[in-house]
Amino acid sequence: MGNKKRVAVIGAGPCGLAQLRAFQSAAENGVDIPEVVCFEKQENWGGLWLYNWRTGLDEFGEPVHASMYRYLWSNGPKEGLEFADYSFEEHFGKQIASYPPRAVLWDYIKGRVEKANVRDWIRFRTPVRNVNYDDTSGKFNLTSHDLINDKVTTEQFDHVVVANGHFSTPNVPQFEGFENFNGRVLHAHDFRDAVEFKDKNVLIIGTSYSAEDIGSQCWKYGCKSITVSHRTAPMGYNWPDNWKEVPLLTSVSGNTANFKDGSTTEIDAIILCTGYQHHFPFMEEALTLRTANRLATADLYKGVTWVHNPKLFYLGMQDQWYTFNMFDAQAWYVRDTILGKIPTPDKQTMLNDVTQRVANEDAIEDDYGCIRYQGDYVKELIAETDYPSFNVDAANEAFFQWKKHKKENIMGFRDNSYTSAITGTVAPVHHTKWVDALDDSFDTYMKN
Ligand code: FAD
Ligand code: NA7
Repeated sequence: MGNKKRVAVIGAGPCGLAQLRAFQSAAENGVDIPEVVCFEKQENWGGLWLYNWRTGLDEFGEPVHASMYRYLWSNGPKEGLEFADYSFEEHFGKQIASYPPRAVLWDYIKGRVEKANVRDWIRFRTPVRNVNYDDTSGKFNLTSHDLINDKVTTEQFDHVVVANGHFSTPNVPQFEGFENFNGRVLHAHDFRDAVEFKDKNVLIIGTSYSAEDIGSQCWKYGCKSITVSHRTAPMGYNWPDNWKEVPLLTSVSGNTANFKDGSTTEIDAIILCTGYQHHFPFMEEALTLRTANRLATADLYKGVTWVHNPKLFYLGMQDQWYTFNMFDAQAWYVRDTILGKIPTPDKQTMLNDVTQRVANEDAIEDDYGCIRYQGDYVKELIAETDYPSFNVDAANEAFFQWKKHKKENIMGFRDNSYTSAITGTVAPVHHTKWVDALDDSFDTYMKN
Protein backbone atom coordinates (compact mmCIF):
# COMPACT_ATOMS: atom_id res chain seq x y z
CA MET A 1 0.00 0.00 0.00
CA GLY A 2 2.79 2.42 1.00
CA ASN A 3 4.52 1.71 -2.31
CA LYS A 4 1.54 2.62 -4.44
CA LYS A 5 2.33 5.21 -7.10
CA ARG A 6 0.61 8.57 -6.55
CA VAL A 7 -0.92 10.55 -9.41
CA ALA A 8 -2.02 14.19 -9.09
CA VAL A 9 -4.70 15.53 -11.43
CA ILE A 10 -5.00 19.32 -11.51
CA GLY A 11 -8.59 20.37 -12.27
CA ALA A 12 -11.97 18.61 -12.20
CA GLY A 13 -13.32 19.94 -15.48
CA PRO A 14 -14.14 17.61 -18.39
CA CYS A 15 -10.43 16.71 -18.81
CA GLY A 16 -9.65 16.02 -15.16
CA LEU A 17 -12.89 14.05 -14.79
CA ALA A 18 -12.01 12.01 -17.89
CA GLN A 19 -8.75 11.10 -16.14
CA LEU A 20 -10.59 9.98 -13.00
CA ARG A 21 -13.08 7.94 -15.02
CA ALA A 22 -10.22 6.34 -17.00
CA PHE A 23 -8.54 5.09 -13.82
CA GLN A 24 -11.85 4.04 -12.26
CA SER A 25 -12.76 2.00 -15.34
CA ALA A 26 -9.40 0.18 -15.12
CA ALA A 27 -10.03 -0.53 -11.43
CA GLU A 28 -13.48 -1.84 -12.33
CA ASN A 29 -11.73 -4.29 -14.66
CA GLY A 30 -9.51 -5.55 -11.86
CA VAL A 31 -6.40 -3.46 -12.56
CA ASP A 32 -4.38 -2.35 -9.54
CA ILE A 33 -4.44 1.43 -10.00
CA PRO A 34 -2.30 4.13 -8.35
CA GLU A 35 -3.66 6.49 -5.72
CA VAL A 36 -5.26 9.35 -7.67
CA VAL A 37 -5.73 12.76 -6.05
CA CYS A 38 -7.57 15.47 -7.97
CA PHE A 39 -7.19 19.11 -6.93
CA GLU A 40 -10.02 21.46 -7.85
CA LYS A 41 -10.11 25.18 -7.20
CA GLN A 42 -13.91 25.57 -7.55
CA GLU A 43 -16.54 24.30 -5.10
CA ASN A 44 -17.89 21.74 -7.55
CA TRP A 45 -16.93 19.76 -10.64
CA GLY A 46 -17.54 20.41 -14.33
CA GLY A 47 -14.92 23.10 -15.02
CA LEU A 48 -16.22 25.81 -17.36
CA TRP A 49 -19.61 24.07 -17.50
CA LEU A 50 -20.22 24.99 -13.85
CA TYR A 51 -21.92 28.40 -14.06
CA ASN A 52 -20.68 31.15 -11.79
CA TRP A 53 -22.23 34.63 -11.68
CA ARG A 54 -19.00 36.01 -10.23
CA THR A 55 -16.36 37.81 -12.28
CA GLY A 56 -12.90 39.01 -11.27
CA LEU A 57 -11.91 37.51 -7.93
CA ASP A 58 -13.98 35.04 -5.92
CA GLU A 59 -14.77 35.10 -2.20
CA PHE A 60 -11.26 33.76 -1.44
CA GLY A 61 -9.53 36.29 -3.67
CA GLU A 62 -8.86 33.62 -6.34
CA PRO A 63 -9.30 34.50 -10.02
CA VAL A 64 -12.75 33.29 -11.12
CA HIS A 65 -12.30 30.36 -13.51
CA ALA A 66 -15.68 30.65 -15.24
CA SER A 67 -15.86 32.00 -18.79
CA MET A 68 -19.29 30.62 -19.60
CA TYR A 69 -22.38 32.80 -19.51
CA ARG A 70 -26.15 32.57 -19.13
CA TYR A 71 -28.03 31.36 -22.20
CA LEU A 72 -24.97 29.54 -23.59
CA TRP A 73 -26.01 26.62 -25.77
CA SER A 74 -23.52 24.15 -27.16
CA ASN A 75 -21.75 25.85 -30.05
CA GLY A 76 -21.31 22.55 -31.91
CA PRO A 77 -23.53 19.47 -32.17
CA LYS A 78 -23.56 17.20 -29.12
CA GLU A 79 -23.05 14.30 -31.54
CA GLY A 80 -19.43 15.51 -31.90
CA LEU A 81 -18.64 15.34 -28.20
CA GLU A 82 -20.63 12.35 -26.88
CA PHE A 83 -18.78 10.04 -24.46
CA ALA A 84 -18.29 6.61 -26.05
CA ASP A 85 -18.79 4.90 -22.66
CA TYR A 86 -21.81 6.96 -21.57
CA SER A 87 -24.28 8.05 -24.23
CA PHE A 88 -26.80 10.87 -23.93
CA GLU A 89 -29.53 8.24 -24.04
CA GLU A 90 -28.01 6.38 -21.12
CA HIS A 91 -27.86 9.57 -19.07
CA PHE A 92 -31.24 11.12 -19.94
CA GLY A 93 -33.13 7.90 -20.59
CA LYS A 94 -34.01 9.26 -24.04
CA GLN A 95 -32.42 10.96 -27.02
CA ILE A 96 -32.32 14.78 -26.69
CA ALA A 97 -31.94 17.60 -29.24
CA SER A 98 -28.53 18.38 -30.72
CA TYR A 99 -27.46 21.71 -29.16
CA PRO A 100 -28.12 21.49 -25.41
CA PRO A 101 -27.75 24.54 -23.17
CA ARG A 102 -24.92 24.67 -20.63
CA ALA A 103 -26.97 23.34 -17.70
CA VAL A 104 -27.95 20.23 -19.67
CA LEU A 105 -24.37 19.47 -20.69
CA TRP A 106 -23.16 20.02 -17.13
CA ASP A 107 -25.74 17.48 -15.97
CA TYR A 108 -24.45 15.01 -18.57
CA ILE A 109 -20.79 15.49 -17.56
CA LYS A 110 -21.52 14.93 -13.89
CA GLY A 111 -23.80 11.96 -14.57
CA ARG A 112 -20.88 9.83 -15.73
CA VAL A 113 -18.65 10.59 -12.75
CA GLU A 114 -21.48 10.19 -10.27
CA LYS A 115 -22.02 6.72 -11.71
CA ALA A 116 -18.27 6.05 -11.47
CA ASN A 117 -18.34 7.16 -7.84
CA VAL A 118 -15.08 9.14 -7.93
CA ARG A 119 -16.13 12.27 -6.06
CA ASP A 120 -14.07 11.22 -3.04
CA TRP A 121 -10.91 11.42 -5.14
CA ILE A 122 -11.33 15.19 -5.47
CA ARG A 123 -10.24 17.87 -3.02
CA PHE A 124 -12.54 20.77 -3.82
CA ARG A 125 -11.69 24.37 -3.05
CA THR A 126 -8.02 23.40 -3.22
CA PRO A 127 -6.02 25.27 -5.88
CA VAL A 128 -2.56 23.96 -6.75
CA ARG A 129 -0.01 26.66 -6.03
CA ASN A 130 3.26 25.08 -7.15
CA VAL A 131 4.62 22.02 -8.93
CA ASN A 132 8.33 21.28 -9.25
CA TYR A 133 10.33 18.20 -10.06
CA ASP A 134 12.96 16.80 -7.72
CA ASP A 135 15.71 15.00 -9.69
CA THR A 136 16.98 13.21 -6.59
CA SER A 137 13.72 11.53 -5.62
CA GLY A 138 12.41 11.40 -9.19
CA LYS A 139 9.11 12.78 -7.91
CA PHE A 140 7.09 15.95 -8.17
CA ASN A 141 6.55 18.22 -5.17
CA LEU A 142 3.06 19.66 -5.36
CA THR A 143 1.89 22.46 -3.09
CA SER A 144 -1.83 23.07 -2.73
CA HIS A 145 -3.97 25.41 -0.67
CA ASP A 146 -7.07 24.12 1.13
CA LEU A 147 -9.03 27.38 1.06
CA ILE A 148 -11.75 26.31 3.50
CA ASN A 149 -9.26 25.44 6.24
CA ASP A 150 -6.65 27.90 4.97
CA LYS A 151 -4.02 25.18 5.02
CA VAL A 152 -1.07 24.90 2.62
CA THR A 153 0.37 21.42 2.06
CA THR A 154 3.26 20.03 0.01
CA GLU A 155 3.15 16.40 -1.11
CA GLN A 156 5.07 14.12 -3.45
CA PHE A 157 3.61 12.55 -6.57
CA ASP A 158 5.06 10.15 -9.16
CA HIS A 159 3.01 11.70 -11.96
CA VAL A 160 1.19 14.97 -12.55
CA VAL A 161 -1.66 15.43 -15.04
CA VAL A 162 -2.35 19.09 -15.75
CA ALA A 163 -6.02 19.60 -16.66
CA ASN A 164 -6.72 23.22 -15.74
CA GLY A 165 -8.12 24.22 -19.15
CA HIS A 166 -6.92 27.07 -21.32
CA PHE A 167 -10.00 29.22 -21.83
CA SER A 168 -10.01 31.07 -18.53
CA THR A 169 -7.15 33.60 -18.48
CA PRO A 170 -8.12 36.24 -21.03
CA ASN A 171 -5.96 37.78 -23.73
CA VAL A 172 -6.80 41.48 -23.36
CA PRO A 173 -5.40 43.86 -25.99
CA GLN A 174 -5.46 47.63 -25.51
CA PHE A 175 -6.81 50.08 -28.09
CA GLU A 176 -6.26 53.83 -28.14
CA GLY A 177 -8.92 55.78 -26.27
CA PHE A 178 -10.23 52.93 -24.07
CA GLU A 179 -9.37 54.91 -20.95
CA ASN A 180 -11.76 57.69 -22.00
CA PHE A 181 -14.56 55.55 -23.46
CA ASN A 182 -18.00 56.42 -22.07
CA GLY A 183 -19.22 52.87 -21.68
CA ARG A 184 -18.27 49.44 -20.50
CA VAL A 185 -15.22 47.60 -21.88
CA LEU A 186 -15.06 43.93 -20.95
CA HIS A 187 -13.48 40.70 -22.09
CA ALA A 188 -15.63 37.69 -23.05
CA HIS A 189 -14.33 35.98 -19.87
CA ASP A 190 -16.38 38.49 -17.82
CA PHE A 191 -19.52 38.40 -19.99
CA ARG A 192 -22.44 36.83 -18.12
CA ASP A 193 -25.87 38.11 -19.18
CA ALA A 194 -26.84 39.40 -22.63
CA VAL A 195 -29.84 41.24 -21.17
CA GLU A 196 -27.36 43.85 -19.88
CA PHE A 197 -26.87 44.94 -23.52
CA LYS A 198 -30.54 45.26 -24.46
CA ASP A 199 -31.10 48.39 -26.62
CA LYS A 200 -27.34 49.03 -26.78
CA ASN A 201 -24.99 49.37 -29.74
CA VAL A 202 -22.35 46.73 -29.07
CA LEU A 203 -18.87 46.57 -30.59
CA ILE A 204 -17.23 43.16 -30.62
CA ILE A 205 -13.52 42.62 -31.35
CA GLY A 206 -12.54 39.18 -32.71
CA THR A 207 -14.09 36.70 -35.14
CA SER A 208 -13.97 33.32 -33.48
CA TYR A 209 -16.45 31.34 -31.35
CA SER A 210 -16.83 33.92 -28.57
CA ALA A 211 -17.38 36.78 -31.02
CA GLU A 212 -19.96 34.84 -32.99
CA ASP A 213 -21.82 33.49 -29.97
CA ILE A 214 -21.72 36.51 -27.64
CA GLY A 215 -22.81 38.69 -30.57
CA SER A 216 -25.64 36.24 -31.29
CA GLN A 217 -26.68 36.23 -27.63
CA CYS A 218 -26.80 40.03 -27.49
CA TRP A 219 -28.78 40.08 -30.73
CA LYS A 220 -31.22 37.44 -29.47
CA TYR A 221 -31.83 39.30 -26.20
CA GLY A 222 -32.55 42.64 -27.91
CA CYS A 223 -29.43 44.74 -28.39
CA LYS A 224 -29.82 47.61 -30.87
CA SER A 225 -26.91 46.69 -33.15
CA ILE A 226 -23.80 44.56 -33.39
CA THR A 227 -20.57 45.69 -35.03
CA VAL A 228 -17.84 43.05 -35.28
CA SER A 229 -14.30 44.25 -35.88
CA HIS A 230 -11.78 41.85 -37.38
CA ARG A 231 -8.00 41.71 -37.41
CA THR A 232 -7.66 39.06 -40.12
CA ALA A 233 -10.95 38.46 -41.94
CA PRO A 234 -14.71 38.86 -41.35
CA MET A 235 -16.73 35.78 -40.37
CA GLY A 236 -18.85 36.25 -43.47
CA TYR A 237 -22.13 34.69 -42.31
CA ASN A 238 -25.46 35.93 -43.54
CA TRP A 239 -26.02 38.20 -40.52
CA PRO A 240 -29.27 39.98 -39.54
CA ASP A 241 -29.82 43.58 -40.75
CA ASN A 242 -28.62 45.25 -37.55
CA TRP A 243 -25.27 43.38 -37.65
CA LYS A 244 -22.24 44.53 -39.62
CA GLU A 245 -18.60 43.47 -39.99
CA VAL A 246 -15.82 46.08 -40.12
CA PRO A 247 -12.00 46.12 -40.21
CA LEU A 248 -9.90 46.39 -37.07
CA LEU A 249 -10.57 49.09 -34.50
CA THR A 250 -7.89 51.80 -34.49
CA SER A 251 -9.20 54.01 -31.66
CA VAL A 252 -12.23 55.15 -29.70
CA SER A 253 -13.03 58.76 -28.96
CA GLY A 254 -16.03 59.42 -26.71
CA ASN A 255 -18.59 56.95 -28.01
CA THR A 256 -17.21 56.87 -31.54
CA ALA A 257 -15.27 53.82 -32.71
CA ASN A 258 -12.80 54.41 -35.57
CA PHE A 259 -11.80 51.58 -37.88
CA LYS A 260 -8.85 50.90 -40.16
CA ASP A 261 -10.77 51.74 -43.35
CA GLY A 262 -11.64 55.21 -42.00
CA SER A 263 -15.25 54.30 -41.17
CA THR A 264 -16.79 55.14 -37.77
CA THR A 265 -19.68 53.83 -35.64
CA GLU A 266 -21.37 55.06 -32.46
CA ILE A 267 -21.18 52.43 -29.72
CA ASP A 268 -22.31 51.95 -26.11
CA ALA A 269 -20.21 48.94 -25.05
CA ILE A 270 -17.15 47.02 -26.19
CA ILE A 271 -16.71 43.27 -25.73
CA LEU A 272 -13.22 41.93 -26.39
CA CYS A 273 -13.65 38.42 -27.79
CA THR A 274 -9.92 38.17 -28.27
CA GLY A 275 -9.22 34.71 -26.94
CA TYR A 276 -7.36 33.25 -23.99
CA GLN A 277 -3.86 32.40 -22.80
CA HIS A 278 -2.42 29.04 -21.83
CA HIS A 279 -1.63 30.00 -18.25
CA PHE A 280 0.11 27.79 -15.69
CA PRO A 281 1.29 30.07 -12.89
CA PHE A 282 1.64 27.03 -10.60
CA MET A 283 4.12 25.12 -12.77
CA GLU A 284 7.86 25.64 -12.35
CA GLU A 285 9.37 27.17 -15.46
CA ALA A 286 11.02 23.98 -16.72
CA LEU A 287 7.65 22.20 -16.66
CA THR A 288 5.53 25.00 -18.17
CA LEU A 289 3.83 24.38 -21.51
CA ARG A 290 4.20 27.30 -23.89
CA THR A 291 2.05 26.87 -26.95
CA ALA A 292 -0.23 28.70 -29.34
CA ASN A 293 -3.91 27.75 -29.36
CA ARG A 294 -3.66 25.23 -32.22
CA LEU A 295 -4.39 21.59 -33.03
CA ALA A 296 -0.76 20.46 -32.73
CA THR A 297 0.55 21.81 -29.45
CA ALA A 298 4.23 22.41 -28.76
CA ASP A 299 6.23 19.91 -26.68
CA LEU A 300 3.52 17.27 -26.14
CA TYR A 301 4.19 13.80 -27.51
CA LYS A 302 0.91 12.34 -28.80
CA GLY A 303 -0.57 15.67 -27.74
CA VAL A 304 -0.33 14.78 -24.03
CA THR A 305 3.12 13.67 -22.77
CA TRP A 306 5.54 16.45 -21.81
CA VAL A 307 8.59 15.66 -23.94
CA HIS A 308 11.03 17.19 -21.46
CA ASN A 309 9.82 15.01 -18.57
CA PRO A 310 7.47 12.22 -19.62
CA LYS A 311 6.16 11.69 -16.08
CA LEU A 312 4.18 14.88 -16.65
CA PHE A 313 1.07 15.13 -18.84
CA TYR A 314 -1.19 17.90 -20.12
CA LEU A 315 -4.78 17.20 -21.19
CA GLY A 316 -6.96 19.19 -23.57
CA MET A 317 -4.40 21.83 -24.45
CA GLN A 318 -5.29 21.74 -28.16
CA ASP A 319 -7.64 24.11 -29.91
CA GLN A 320 -10.89 22.20 -29.96
CA TRP A 321 -13.27 20.88 -32.58
CA TYR A 322 -13.51 17.63 -30.64
CA THR A 323 -13.87 18.03 -26.89
CA PHE A 324 -15.24 15.50 -24.37
CA ASN A 325 -14.50 12.31 -26.31
CA MET A 326 -11.07 13.62 -27.34
CA PHE A 327 -10.31 14.35 -23.68
CA ASP A 328 -11.35 10.76 -22.95
CA ALA A 329 -9.06 9.41 -25.67
CA GLN A 330 -6.22 11.41 -24.11
CA ALA A 331 -7.04 10.41 -20.53
CA TRP A 332 -7.19 6.69 -21.37
CA TYR A 333 -3.86 7.02 -23.21
CA VAL A 334 -2.25 8.83 -20.24
CA ARG A 335 -3.65 6.21 -17.85
CA ASP A 336 -2.09 3.37 -19.82
CA THR A 337 1.22 5.22 -20.06
CA ILE A 338 1.22 5.65 -16.27
CA LEU A 339 0.24 1.99 -15.82
CA GLY A 340 3.24 1.04 -18.00
CA LYS A 341 1.05 -0.58 -20.66
CA ILE A 342 2.10 1.95 -23.29
CA PRO A 343 5.85 2.54 -23.53
CA THR A 344 7.26 6.07 -23.78
CA PRO A 345 9.92 6.37 -26.51
CA ASP A 346 13.22 8.27 -26.25
CA LYS A 347 13.19 12.05 -26.31
CA GLN A 348 14.22 12.45 -29.95
CA THR A 349 11.37 10.21 -31.09
CA MET A 350 8.93 12.27 -29.02
CA LEU A 351 10.28 15.54 -30.46
CA ASN A 352 9.95 14.13 -34.00
CA ASP A 353 6.34 13.22 -33.25
CA VAL A 354 5.60 16.84 -32.28
CA THR A 355 7.36 18.19 -35.40
CA GLN A 356 5.39 15.85 -37.63
CA ARG A 357 2.06 16.82 -36.03
CA VAL A 358 2.84 20.51 -36.51
CA ALA A 359 3.81 19.96 -40.18
CA ASN A 360 0.65 17.93 -40.80
CA GLU A 361 -1.49 20.67 -39.29
CA ASP A 362 0.30 23.37 -41.31
CA ALA A 363 -0.56 21.47 -44.50
CA ILE A 364 -4.34 21.53 -43.79
CA GLU A 365 -6.30 23.66 -46.24
CA ASP A 366 -9.63 24.35 -44.57
CA ASP A 367 -11.86 23.77 -41.54
CA TYR A 368 -13.06 20.44 -42.94
CA GLY A 369 -9.43 19.31 -43.00
CA CYS A 370 -9.01 20.48 -39.39
CA ILE A 371 -12.02 18.39 -38.31
CA ARG A 372 -10.63 15.30 -40.09
CA TYR A 373 -7.19 15.94 -38.59
CA GLN A 374 -8.55 16.06 -35.03
CA GLY A 375 -10.85 13.11 -35.72
CA ASP A 376 -7.81 11.12 -36.90
CA TYR A 377 -6.02 12.06 -33.70
CA VAL A 378 -8.92 10.71 -31.64
CA LYS A 379 -8.85 7.49 -33.70
CA GLU A 380 -5.09 7.17 -33.22
CA LEU A 381 -5.29 7.41 -29.44
CA ILE A 382 -8.33 5.19 -28.90
CA ALA A 383 -6.75 2.46 -31.02
CA GLU A 384 -4.07 2.15 -28.33
CA THR A 385 -6.36 1.69 -25.30
CA ASP A 386 -9.59 -0.04 -24.29
CA TYR A 387 -11.63 3.19 -24.61
CA PRO A 388 -14.77 2.03 -26.44
CA SER A 389 -14.18 2.39 -30.14
CA PHE A 390 -16.77 4.57 -31.85
CA ASN A 391 -17.61 5.79 -35.31
CA VAL A 392 -15.38 8.88 -35.47
CA ASP A 393 -16.27 9.35 -39.14
CA ALA A 394 -19.91 9.74 -38.10
CA ALA A 395 -18.87 12.39 -35.56
CA ASN A 396 -16.85 14.14 -38.30
CA GLU A 397 -19.99 14.07 -40.41
CA ALA A 398 -21.99 15.81 -37.66
CA PHE A 399 -19.36 18.59 -37.65
CA PHE A 400 -19.50 18.86 -41.46
CA GLN A 401 -23.29 19.22 -41.34
CA TRP A 402 -22.96 21.81 -38.58
CA LYS A 403 -20.59 23.91 -40.74
CA LYS A 404 -23.06 23.73 -43.61
CA HIS A 405 -26.01 24.65 -41.40
CA LYS A 406 -24.15 27.67 -40.02
CA LYS A 407 -23.48 28.91 -43.55
CA GLU A 408 -27.17 28.47 -44.42
CA ASN A 409 -28.56 30.23 -41.35
CA ILE A 410 -26.32 31.47 -38.56
CA MET A 411 -29.26 32.27 -36.26
CA GLY A 412 -30.99 28.98 -37.03
CA PHE A 413 -28.29 26.31 -37.15
CA ARG A 414 -29.13 25.12 -33.65
CA ASP A 415 -32.57 24.00 -34.85
CA ASN A 416 -31.02 21.05 -36.72
CA SER A 417 -30.64 17.45 -35.52
CA TYR A 418 -27.92 14.89 -36.16
CA THR A 419 -27.25 11.17 -35.78
CA SER A 420 -25.40 9.88 -32.72
CA ALA A 421 -21.99 8.34 -33.51
CA ILE A 422 -22.41 6.19 -30.40
CA THR A 423 -25.96 4.84 -30.56
CA GLY A 424 -26.87 5.54 -34.20
CA THR A 425 -30.16 7.21 -33.23
CA VAL A 426 -31.28 10.56 -34.65
CA ALA A 427 -31.80 13.46 -32.24
CA PRO A 428 -35.32 14.91 -32.03
CA VAL A 429 -36.03 18.45 -33.23
CA HIS A 430 -36.13 20.77 -30.21
CA HIS A 431 -39.60 21.98 -29.16
CA THR A 432 -38.72 25.68 -29.65
CA LYS A 433 -36.53 27.41 -32.21
CA TRP A 434 -33.28 28.77 -30.74
CA VAL A 435 -34.19 32.40 -31.52
CA ASP A 436 -37.43 32.07 -29.57
CA ALA A 437 -36.08 29.99 -26.68
CA LEU A 438 -35.28 32.75 -24.18
CA ASP A 439 -35.59 30.46 -21.17
CA ASP A 440 -32.72 27.99 -21.38
CA SER A 441 -33.21 26.31 -18.01
CA PHE A 442 -32.73 22.57 -17.68
CA ASP A 443 -36.44 21.93 -16.99
CA THR A 444 -37.69 23.94 -19.95
CA TYR A 445 -35.17 22.41 -22.32
CA MET A 446 -36.03 18.86 -21.27
CA LYS A 447 -39.78 19.31 -21.94
CA ASN A 448 -39.64 17.38 -25.18
P1 FAD B 1 -12.04 23.54 -17.86
O1 FAD B 1 -13.44 23.22 -18.20
O2 FAD B 1 -11.60 24.94 -17.96
O3 FAD B 1 -11.76 22.97 -16.37
C1 FAD B 1 -10.54 23.21 -15.72
C2 FAD B 1 -10.73 23.04 -14.22
O4 FAD B 1 -9.45 23.24 -13.58
C3 FAD B 1 -11.68 24.05 -13.60
O5 FAD B 1 -12.64 23.41 -12.83
C4 FAD B 1 -10.77 24.94 -12.74
O6 FAD B 1 -11.40 25.45 -11.59
C5 FAD B 1 -9.64 23.99 -12.39
N1 FAD B 1 -8.39 24.69 -12.05
C6 FAD B 1 -7.80 25.70 -12.71
N2 FAD B 1 -6.65 26.07 -12.11
C7 FAD B 1 -6.52 25.25 -11.03
C8 FAD B 1 -5.54 25.14 -10.01
N3 FAD B 1 -4.45 25.93 -9.97
N4 FAD B 1 -5.72 24.20 -9.05
C9 FAD B 1 -6.83 23.40 -9.06
N5 FAD B 1 -7.78 23.47 -10.01
C10 FAD B 1 -7.62 24.39 -10.98
N6 FAD B 1 -16.74 22.98 -25.72
C11 FAD B 1 -17.71 22.25 -26.31
O7 FAD B 1 -17.52 21.06 -26.54
N7 FAD B 1 -18.90 22.80 -26.66
C12 FAD B 1 -19.18 24.09 -26.38
O8 FAD B 1 -20.27 24.57 -26.68
C13 FAD B 1 -18.19 24.88 -25.74
N8 FAD B 1 -18.45 26.16 -25.43
C14 FAD B 1 -17.50 26.89 -24.79
C15 FAD B 1 -17.81 28.19 -24.46
C16 FAD B 1 -16.91 28.98 -23.79
C17 FAD B 1 -17.29 30.37 -23.43
C18 FAD B 1 -15.64 28.46 -23.47
C19 FAD B 1 -14.63 29.31 -22.78
C20 FAD B 1 -15.31 27.15 -23.82
C21 FAD B 1 -16.23 26.35 -24.47
N9 FAD B 1 -15.97 25.02 -24.83
C22 FAD B 1 -16.95 24.29 -25.43
C23 FAD B 1 -14.63 24.44 -24.68
C24 FAD B 1 -14.22 23.96 -23.28
O9 FAD B 1 -12.86 24.27 -23.26
C25 FAD B 1 -14.41 22.45 -23.06
O10 FAD B 1 -15.74 22.07 -23.30
C26 FAD B 1 -14.04 21.98 -21.66
O11 FAD B 1 -14.66 22.73 -20.65
C27 FAD B 1 -12.55 21.93 -21.40
O12 FAD B 1 -12.33 21.15 -20.26
P2 FAD B 1 -11.03 21.26 -19.35
O13 FAD B 1 -11.20 20.28 -18.27
O14 FAD B 1 -9.83 21.19 -20.20
O15 FAD B 1 -11.02 22.74 -18.79
P1 NA7 C 1 -10.16 32.13 -30.10
O1 NA7 C 1 -10.81 31.04 -30.85
O2 NA7 C 1 -8.76 31.96 -29.66
O3 NA7 C 1 -10.23 33.43 -31.03
C1 NA7 C 1 -9.64 34.64 -30.67
C2 NA7 C 1 -10.09 35.73 -31.62
O4 NA7 C 1 -9.57 36.98 -31.15
C3 NA7 C 1 -9.60 35.57 -33.05
O5 NA7 C 1 -10.62 35.96 -33.93
C4 NA7 C 1 -8.43 36.55 -33.12
O6 NA7 C 1 -8.25 37.09 -34.37
C5 NA7 C 1 -8.89 37.64 -32.20
N1 NA7 C 1 -7.80 38.44 -31.61
C6 NA7 C 1 -6.84 38.04 -30.76
N2 NA7 C 1 -6.04 39.07 -30.44
C7 NA7 C 1 -6.52 40.14 -31.09
C8 NA7 C 1 -6.13 41.50 -31.16
N3 NA7 C 1 -5.06 41.96 -30.50
N4 NA7 C 1 -6.86 42.34 -31.94
C9 NA7 C 1 -7.92 41.88 -32.62
N5 NA7 C 1 -8.35 40.61 -32.60
C10 NA7 C 1 -7.65 39.75 -31.84
O7 NA7 C 1 -11.00 32.53 -28.81
P2 NA7 C 1 -12.56 32.44 -28.50
O8 NA7 C 1 -12.75 33.08 -27.18
O9 NA7 C 1 -13.38 32.96 -29.62
O10 NA7 C 1 -12.86 30.89 -28.38
C11 NA7 C 1 -12.30 30.15 -27.32
C12 NA7 C 1 -13.14 28.97 -26.94
O11 NA7 C 1 -14.34 29.47 -26.36
C13 NA7 C 1 -13.55 28.09 -28.08
O12 NA7 C 1 -12.95 26.83 -28.02
C14 NA7 C 1 -15.06 27.93 -27.94
O13 NA7 C 1 -15.42 26.61 -27.70
C15 NA7 C 1 -15.48 28.86 -26.89
P3 NA7 C 1 -7.30 36.46 -35.53
O14 NA7 C 1 -8.21 35.58 -36.31
O15 NA7 C 1 -6.18 35.73 -34.84
O16 NA7 C 1 -6.85 37.65 -36.27
